[in-house]
Amino acid sequence: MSRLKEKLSKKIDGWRPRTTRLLKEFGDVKVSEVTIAQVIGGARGVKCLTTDISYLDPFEGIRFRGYTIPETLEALPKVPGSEMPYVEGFFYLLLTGDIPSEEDVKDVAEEFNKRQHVPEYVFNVIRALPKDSHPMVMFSTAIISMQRESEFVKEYNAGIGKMDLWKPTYEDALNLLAKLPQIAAFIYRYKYKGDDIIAPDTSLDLGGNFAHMMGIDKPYDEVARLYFLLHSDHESGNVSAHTGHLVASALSDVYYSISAMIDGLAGPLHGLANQEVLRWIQGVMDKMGDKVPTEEEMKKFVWDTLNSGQVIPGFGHAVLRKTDPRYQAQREFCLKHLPDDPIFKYVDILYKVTPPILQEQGKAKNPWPNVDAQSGVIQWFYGLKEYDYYTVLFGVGRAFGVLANIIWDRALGYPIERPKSVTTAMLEEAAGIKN
Ligand code: CMX
Repeated sequence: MSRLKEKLSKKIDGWRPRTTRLLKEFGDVKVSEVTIAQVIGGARGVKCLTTDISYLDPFEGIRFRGYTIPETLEALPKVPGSEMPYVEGFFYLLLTGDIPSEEDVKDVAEEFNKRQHVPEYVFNVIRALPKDSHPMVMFSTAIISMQRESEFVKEYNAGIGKMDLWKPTYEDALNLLAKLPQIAAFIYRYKYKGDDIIAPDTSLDLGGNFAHMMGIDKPYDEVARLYFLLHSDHESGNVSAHTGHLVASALSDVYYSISAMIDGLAGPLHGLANQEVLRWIQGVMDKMGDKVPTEEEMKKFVWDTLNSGQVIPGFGHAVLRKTDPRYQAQREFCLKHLPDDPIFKYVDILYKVTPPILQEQGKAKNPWPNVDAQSGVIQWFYGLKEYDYYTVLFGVGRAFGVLANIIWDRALGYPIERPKSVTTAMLEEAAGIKN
């Protein structure tokens, strides 16, 4: 057994009695009440999921295993010559809750290297799709095509017991995570770079190897590390994380659940917003020519979008009620590496003018920017201008968090998910309305 799996096994044994006790002794304790607005309104704020991987405070933002983003960046072992931590070490933190040693990071890196070979049929499946398919379709299809590789299915069919279900899930999760960067890079090079595929270099760390396979020079490796870390997890109620968890709760294997997770992420109100931000900015740029808009001019573009009934991509959030710290982390990166970039200037002006406009309009509960407002700018700056690809990057990152969650779901024996529906008439009756 690998060091990581052994460590996880001990953690799971220590954790299980907590869940069992809560269920057995305190199962009737109320943690939330549900209003009609929440029933109709997408269960916003209803506390009905458990995860220990990350927690999202509306005002503070995300904490991964108790660490804020700056604390996470500070505490994790760094790639030599780099300011950013190893993605491998970050995954160790998500999975175990502990900061890894250099040795632990090496162990995870070896685990990923051992499993990184992508079967040729996966590339053939991508090539078989129409070339104008969206990259998220290619990504989701490539993942689901590997379902035949599932160790979980083999062991489930052989009659494995419930307490052990997490073990083949762990194997599937690591097998899949090890392959995702290469599949994602393949999609990019195949779709946009004339099928000029770059083979992996397993002497590099995961972020470095991804930048290498994308064919983008340093410091894009730093961008990859930061990007995968920032996008990994945001509690378990957001569409992609929840979809992954929901599908896995039926004991569907991780190939099914991560493919579905990618499908949820591909919506413009969720992960696709990062492409939408760049598309929106490009629309403004087309109208402005080479000129950066003044604040007054930008205000007009924002109002025009709102008045046409569309949302301003990259702003607002279902939980957050302040500027997203994931936005802040990327902004700091921009200020350091690309302060004079024209698109960064656009984003900066948007940051100034949009929140007061959304407040004046009075609809959005959170007028502040989210993770997606800033992320495309960095990609564009380093030459990745094919913005319909951006959500694939989000998807690679998100898989680390969702797979850590799914392993723990199985370890703690969380049941199949099944919330209850009511009819409109039942809600009217509860409200005392007589038709
Ligand atoms: N621009 C214009 N209107 C907005 C808005 C925005 N950025 N954000 C919210 N609103 C509107 C909503 O559309 C809603 O309008 P209606 O009452 O007409 O339906 C109203 O304000 C209330 O919405 P809310 O409660 O503040 O927000 P929700 O929890 O329903 O939705 C989100 C959250 C993110 C979908 C929404 O803010 C939005 O559409 N933002 C733009 C898209 C975006 O950036 N998504 C990415 C989020 C981060 C991620 O998941 O990647």
